[in-house]
Amino acid sequence: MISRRWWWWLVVVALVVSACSRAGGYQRADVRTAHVAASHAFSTPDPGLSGPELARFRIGDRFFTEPWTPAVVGRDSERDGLGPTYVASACAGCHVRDGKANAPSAGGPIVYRLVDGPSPAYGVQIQDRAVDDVPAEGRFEVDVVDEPFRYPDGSIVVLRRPVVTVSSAAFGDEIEEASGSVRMAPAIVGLGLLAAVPDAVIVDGADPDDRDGDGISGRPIRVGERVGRFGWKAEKATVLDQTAEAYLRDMGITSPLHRVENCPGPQEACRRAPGGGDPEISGDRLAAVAFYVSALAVPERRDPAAPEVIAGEALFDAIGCGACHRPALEVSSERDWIGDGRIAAYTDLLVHDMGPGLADGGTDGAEWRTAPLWGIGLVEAVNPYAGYLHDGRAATLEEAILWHGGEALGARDRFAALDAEDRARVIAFLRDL
Ligand code: HEC
Ligand code: HEC
Ligand SMILES: [Ca+2]
Ligand SMILES: [Ca+2]
Repeated sequence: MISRRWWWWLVVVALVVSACSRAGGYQRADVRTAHVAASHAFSTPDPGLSGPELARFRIGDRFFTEPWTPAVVGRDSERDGLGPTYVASACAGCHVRDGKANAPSAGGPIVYRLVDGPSPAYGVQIQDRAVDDVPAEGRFEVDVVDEPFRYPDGSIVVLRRPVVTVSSAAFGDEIEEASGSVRMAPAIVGLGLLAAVPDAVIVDGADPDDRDGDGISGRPIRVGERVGRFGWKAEKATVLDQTAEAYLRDMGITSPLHRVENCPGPQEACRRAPGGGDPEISGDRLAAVAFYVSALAVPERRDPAAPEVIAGEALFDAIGCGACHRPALEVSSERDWIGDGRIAAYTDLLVHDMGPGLADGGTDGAEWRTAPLWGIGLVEAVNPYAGYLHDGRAATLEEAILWHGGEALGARDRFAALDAEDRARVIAFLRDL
């Protein structure tokens, strides 16, 4: 156990270091600010957008927010073609007010990826809703398992984990035994900035063989020629790819990137159902939605100079959270509103082994991309039913930290070894982001 005095040394050193690096400028991060009601804190356009860009942002916003309707033969509309099978009818149905979704235990829409590869009968993801005359693939049942965590000081926090299963499977019940990876819709602020982090910056941050011996390695995910950075496993390299895939898998909307409806093998009624055009969303509109999602501003920090927040930030660095949740990343972009600079996204955009407690059962199931922490202090204000971590299991920031294992076990244990006041300071810092 490290003595308190030693801790405060670390805090002082970290304070000095963070003051110096701040002088070096997180200027880009500080520009991305918005003064709006907390419940709409994630919905502001980047202040640097030009007039035409803002117009495009507004078109994207409409298509992101308004629900799609099922196609009707003989009637045409610009927003029909929902399904035949789907999970939600609008992007905003999951990314609530551009924030996180409702947690599975709060009745949220459930994104359930099959981890053993695509199933011939069900594809890569289970769609639990469908238009008239088409069977949904199944229904989700959500159970919650409790795992108490005991701090060294004796206090106890009950950690809860959702266990999601598929019932009433429509195309063979092998799916009821299959394992799936439940994925929470993340908040989507600052994604244009994350897209502007050069591949080389991400790769340079990795230490796959842990040469510096801090127990943290991290690895970049290659997606074709690019380095992936979007999604909980960094499986997508661009916002456009993620958007087009969401249209197909989550809503059943075809686009120039995915022209064929999602109706695997035996799903005849799905294939016979009317479509809403070929494709159902045009390339222009798809690009406008991707632009909207790229240009949502990161909210301004509320009180970064409060003593508790400053002390929490120093502790965050001292106990090793910043080794993955990196406080500064370079960006470089030809978009005027981004340019060259540094952002404070609190991620390295690498995947890390987070231990068996967070693993989803697939190949490399324990690996997850370091979640960006900017804006995290406003998640609850934007959607009180949201949950933290990839499957929304954590109801509080404290629970989210306590689930950290694997490469993050050292940091988790150092957090747990702090006294209650210092733990509260770390949380106060997170709540200010
Ligand atoms: C059914 C729920 C659902 C719907 C509808 C949905 N999403 Fe998502 N979204 C998710 C989930 C879950 C993830 C995380 C995916 C993963 O880990 O692979 C995600 C991730 C993303 C990301 C990556 C964010 C990041 O930080 O990595 C973007 C961008 C995104 N969605 C945009 C959209 C857009 C645009 C739409 C509408 C076209 C949309 N989503 C519709 C659930 C949804
Ligand atoms: C080894 C890298 C690593 C370290 C060290 C680490 N984290 Fe994380 N953190 C992650 C990853 C990866 C995730 C996403 C895990 C998941 O969802 O399963 C995450 C998720 C989180 C989340 C939830 C984010 C969200 O949007 O749901 C919070 C809060 C968080 N970390 C805070 C901390 C704090 C505080 C510390 C220090 C005690 C810390 N982390 C140390 C990698 C790390
Ligand atoms: Ca469709
Ligand atoms: Ca499916």
